Amino acid sequence: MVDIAAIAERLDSAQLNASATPQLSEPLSVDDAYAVQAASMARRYSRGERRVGIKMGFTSRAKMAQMGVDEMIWGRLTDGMMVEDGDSISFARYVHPRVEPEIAFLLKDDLPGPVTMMAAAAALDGVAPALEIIDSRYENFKFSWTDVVADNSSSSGFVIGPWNDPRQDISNLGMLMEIDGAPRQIGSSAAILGNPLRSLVAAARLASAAGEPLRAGDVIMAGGATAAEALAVGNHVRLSVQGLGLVEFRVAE
Ligand code: OOG
Ligand code: MG
Repeated sequence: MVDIAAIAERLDSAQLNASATPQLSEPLSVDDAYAVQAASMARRYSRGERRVGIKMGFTSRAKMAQMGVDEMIWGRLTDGMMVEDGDSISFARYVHPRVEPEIAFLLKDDLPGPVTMMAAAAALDGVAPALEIIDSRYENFKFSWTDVVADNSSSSGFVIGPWNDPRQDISNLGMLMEIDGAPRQIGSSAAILGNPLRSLVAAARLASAAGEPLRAGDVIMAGGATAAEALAVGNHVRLSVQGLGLVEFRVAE
């Protein structure tokens, strides 16, 4: 029997103490992996954090190739992970953070899945350029597909830029992520399942299947459009998305 609570506690402590934990010794089933995620998130909620939405992972080939996995995952986002556009994060609070360029959605209506792309688009209040700060709690940022699911899909921070009118075609927007003024990742929103809206459709389906359907006010991160980049103290990270604007943050000690 897998000790769900013990693994959840281990991952939660690794996050709290910003110290890496070894890879899990036994493979988890998919159900057990999501049960660990739910249990570790329950610990965060009991400390006062509030769920504000979900993040999708491995929705682009570039991300799957970088991490050696080939199936989508999802994780929970809390208010404690929110970083205001333009703010600084403290490097010391992370294990080995990376950043990746994304698109974020804001819902104006509940969105129980499964849904069509049209229904998902109609439930939107806004769409924004966004940066995700991921931080695996596992040593060397190495994990199996189920281990990363257990680790809340590496969620650790997210920065959201200006909300835009969602009634526009977001299927192929140029995305440029710069670090310290130099281009580091260049891509297109099309890298996210051909259209980031498909990631929202998948989020609605997966969240409902888990008994936590998407609700009005939720933020959904569509997943990295390119590979992630390692962060270092002093970095200034900026993403511009064609037609949607800029989002940025800095890395302090
Ligand atoms: C897992 C999280 C994946 C994405 O956008 O694909 C993810 C990881 O790469 O550590 O957030
Ligand atoms: Mg991501």
